[in-house]
Amino acid sequence: MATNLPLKESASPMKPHLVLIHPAPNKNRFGKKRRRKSSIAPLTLPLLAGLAAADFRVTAFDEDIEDLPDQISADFVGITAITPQAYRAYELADAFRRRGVPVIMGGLHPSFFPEEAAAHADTLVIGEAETIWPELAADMLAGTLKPRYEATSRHDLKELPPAKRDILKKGAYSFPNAIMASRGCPFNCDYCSVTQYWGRTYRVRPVAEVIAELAAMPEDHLVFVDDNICGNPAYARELFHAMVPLKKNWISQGSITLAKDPELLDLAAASGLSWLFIGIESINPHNLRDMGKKINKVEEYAASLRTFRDRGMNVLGSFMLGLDHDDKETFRHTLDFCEENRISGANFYIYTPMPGTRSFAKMEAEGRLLHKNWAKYDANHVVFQPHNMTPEELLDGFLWLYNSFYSLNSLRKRMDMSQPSMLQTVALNIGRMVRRQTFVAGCRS
Ligand code: B12
Ligand code: SF4
Repeated sequence: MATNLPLKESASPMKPHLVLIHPAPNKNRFGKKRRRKSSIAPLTLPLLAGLAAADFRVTAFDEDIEDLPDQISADFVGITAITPQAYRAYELADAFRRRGVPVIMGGLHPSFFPEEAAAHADTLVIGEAETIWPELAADMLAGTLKPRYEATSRHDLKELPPAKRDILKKGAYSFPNAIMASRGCPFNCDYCSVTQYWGRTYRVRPVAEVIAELAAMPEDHLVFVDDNICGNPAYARELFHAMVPLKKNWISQGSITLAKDPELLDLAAASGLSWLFIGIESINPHNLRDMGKKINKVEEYAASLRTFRDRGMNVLGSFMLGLDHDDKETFRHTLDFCEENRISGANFYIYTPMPGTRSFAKMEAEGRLLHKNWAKYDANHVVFQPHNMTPEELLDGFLWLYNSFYSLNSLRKRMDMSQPSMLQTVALNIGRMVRRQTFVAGCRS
């Protein structure tokens, strides 16, 4: 951790200085040294900076890609945290507060555990910032900060201030252009924090505002960090249609149900969709039923995945391992499934009951949580007692699956030479193969 943190900025005639921090432990999750490059830029910082820009001078630090300077001068510090970031967020907050700098904390984890977070922050922001910001900013300027601000309504997402992406370090992200067109999800899967936090409604930004933001982006490639870019097909249709002339190349998350709407899929392809991150989650229907993932039908997987391939789209499949109907055979079956369906890339996650979800409440009630060390709630560590294996067997099986999938042998079986985007598939797979040892070491630490 940086030393001499922080110096309180002396009274200045300029706007007060707000420092925003996206925390990550010094030792990153996958290695001993801090990374210098990350995949997706954290949109939280540019959005908060956009809200604050009128009244504050804003500086942002993303610990995913940089060490904090030894000395930071600030009038206020704002720290964001999801669960695996919580301890580092508290450590930093404590250091700033010891020097008399007021700390404001927000994000999913402090919102789900306000009592825990309150011990480390002067002010907590519960829920999304947009509705709270005018009152919060006025109190910051007047020196009358309250201990807690709670969003009691949801923003309609109209006329959001522009995200200030220029506060992030240049060249540090594969996807510097992160954008969000919608919030919330119409579904309510047991293990997911999204609906608990953002609501079971699917709110969308006006298409014209999204298009204006996209058009102003310097690079052609971007990521929509929406939880389901096709959550409202009519809106998605309008958005993709308007995107076609921009000639962007984009990736996002979407549900597998998109395969059932060929017209929308064609429009997505025409608007530049190249990779779709799909929550396949499990190849066992009993697991899907238990976790409330009603939209996934195992018997339809093969046809749906073929539909994406036929349009030249890469699928990054997301799989959870260690669910209650999983056993030691599941790892091999999941690998077979990925190879048979020629999945371009996969993110494997150890099932992790995230705080704030029904899965967490259930595991806690059943006495199956092994610990509440939030730093390990990152889907790469086992934090609960699995049903049909030991925690060690789950970790071993998970790493076996990861290593087997990211091998030349598996890549050869999954590659489709007719795919126009074949080179991207090769690049992603080779990149992950190269980082295999570091990944394994991080998961075992
Ligand atoms: C994109 C994304 C990623 C990307 C990029 C992350 C990044 N660099 O930001 C990648 C792929 C790397 C990633 C990784 C992970 N992610 Co992720 N990710 C997301 C996703 C889809 C969008 C994040 C986002 O940009 N949101 C938009 C911003 C603006 O929202 P926000 O940060 O919450 O901020 C708003 C408010 O919360 C509030 N606020 C937040 N902080 C602060 C601070 C202050 C001072 C104030 C005033 C207000 C405030 O105001 C903001 C504006 O309203 C979310 C789902 C979601 N809808 O949020 C999951 C999500 C955050 N991820 C999650 C998880 C579990 C992970 C992983 C552990 C595993 C995984 N699934 O990949 C890792 C952990 C990474 C780590 N740091 O340790 C969970 C977190 C659950 C929890 N309880 O903590 C989520 C909610 C997904 C889910 N389905 O449950 N993720
Ligand atoms: S997992 Fe996906 S579909 Fe299910 S509630 Fe979360 S965002 Fe919605």
